[in-house]
Amino acid sequence: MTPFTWDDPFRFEKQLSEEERMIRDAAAAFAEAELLPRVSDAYLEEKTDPSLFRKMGEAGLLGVTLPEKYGAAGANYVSYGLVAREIERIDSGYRSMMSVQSSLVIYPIYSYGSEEQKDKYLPGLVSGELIGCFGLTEPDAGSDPGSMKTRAVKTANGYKLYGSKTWISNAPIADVFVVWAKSEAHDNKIRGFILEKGMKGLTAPQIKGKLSLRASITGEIVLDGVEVGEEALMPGVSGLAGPFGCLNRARYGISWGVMGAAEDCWHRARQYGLDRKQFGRPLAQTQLFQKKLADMQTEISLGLQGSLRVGRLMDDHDFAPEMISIVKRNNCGKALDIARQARDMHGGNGIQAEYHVMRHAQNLETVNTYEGTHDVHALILGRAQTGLQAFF
Ligand code: TGC
Ligand code: FAD
Repeated sequence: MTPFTWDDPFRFEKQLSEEERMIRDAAAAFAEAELLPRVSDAYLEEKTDPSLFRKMGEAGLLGVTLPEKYGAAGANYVSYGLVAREIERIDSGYRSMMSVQSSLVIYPIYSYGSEEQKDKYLPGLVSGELIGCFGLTEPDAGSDPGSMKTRAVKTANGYKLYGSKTWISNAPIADVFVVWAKSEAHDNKIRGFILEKGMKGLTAPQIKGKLSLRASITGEIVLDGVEVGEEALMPGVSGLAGPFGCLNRARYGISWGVMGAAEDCWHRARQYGLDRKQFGRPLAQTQLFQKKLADMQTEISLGLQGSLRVGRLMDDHDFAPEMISIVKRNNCGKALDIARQARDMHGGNGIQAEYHVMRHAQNLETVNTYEGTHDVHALILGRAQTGLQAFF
């Protein structure tokens, strides 16, 4: 028999390679040194510091799966997940900034872009000198992006884009906009365009007053006849498979990230229960408190194993999107429950910023909704096992 390690029940560490541990440790050191000291103020003041992108780039945390040619780490998908976990251990908003840049901007340009587009944008996005955003959701097309109204009208030299996107992470501070629109010149199929800050007709006002994900800026994208040349169109993909190809990567990263937030809540609740005495004994010596800790330990251990398995399959080029729906849905839902429980276990102190748990809980409300809501992923999984479409 070997001794039981309470915070690593299934010997997760032993399942990682030396290189994966090194990337994880670099991300953890960065998160501790750069993100933790600023997170409470950023959240309370609803303030996003754009220089964080450059700092993440310098630390090698953007687009980690890209080849070294573009200045990236050339790492695998398990490493990408480990980075997301360490960043979200501090705040889901910081992980959001990283994962939009990596999975929703760098990935599509790398996978669907022309050589010119790759050379033009990827080095700056990987270093964090350029900030990217991803415009899919619209005011009347959230869970159902296929019904988007944004359209690209053919002109003599390119296209004019009309429409509006909403709830777009990073948009107000973005330099590069990956925007999805129905293109009249391509049978009204959804195509991806790369737009740049400052283009005539392109604005990205901030959405203020969010009670969740306050350290990550969110905005609209308004396209009022934005004129672009043929070189703005990403040639390599057509249809919803384009944005969903990106979402597969981002959803997978989220499944790891939320486990980082959940672990932070679990560890804080455990420590609080050991330190705080009521009725003459530590809270952690009560049966109810221990049951909650056991539930947290169980769900996090299982959730991490699920994400690790999907990551290994992605690295083996042997994955299906439904696998990602399982871990995105399960881990977000479980992390949200854990954060709410941790808030409760802290009593009144749990609502204070300095205890961190309520901020995690508020953030996880968003994470459970974006990139496919908890219920939409249930419908994806229901369809996959019954063959019956229940969306409409
Ligand atoms: P459906 O008929 O299922 O599919 C249409 C076409 O798309 C293909 N496809 C996929 N391809 C690759 N990966 C996937 N996961 C794919 N899912 C679908 C499919 O093969 C088909 O291709 P083709 O060639 O046959 O046309 O489409 P539907 O309209 O019935 O879809 C329904 C549904 C619910 C599955 C889908 O629309 C959905 O997942 N809705 C959720 C929307 C969503 O996730 N939005 C995310 C916006 S981005 C965001 O939230 C970023 S937050 C980031 C942050 O800050 O961290
Ligand atoms: P709706 O689709 O209106 O859903 C509302 C409710 O109805 C949900 O509970 C949902 O599960 C349920 N529902 C919907 N359809 C069905 C059905 N068929 N059957 C049963 N129930 C159903 N989008 C981007 O493109 N880029 C971004 O960078 C981005 N960042 C975001 C950042 C934040 C802070 C937030 C909050 C959102 C962001 N989003 C982004 C948008 C996000 O992806 C959408 O909010 C999400 O897809 C849900 O769409 P919706 O808000 O329109 O909700």
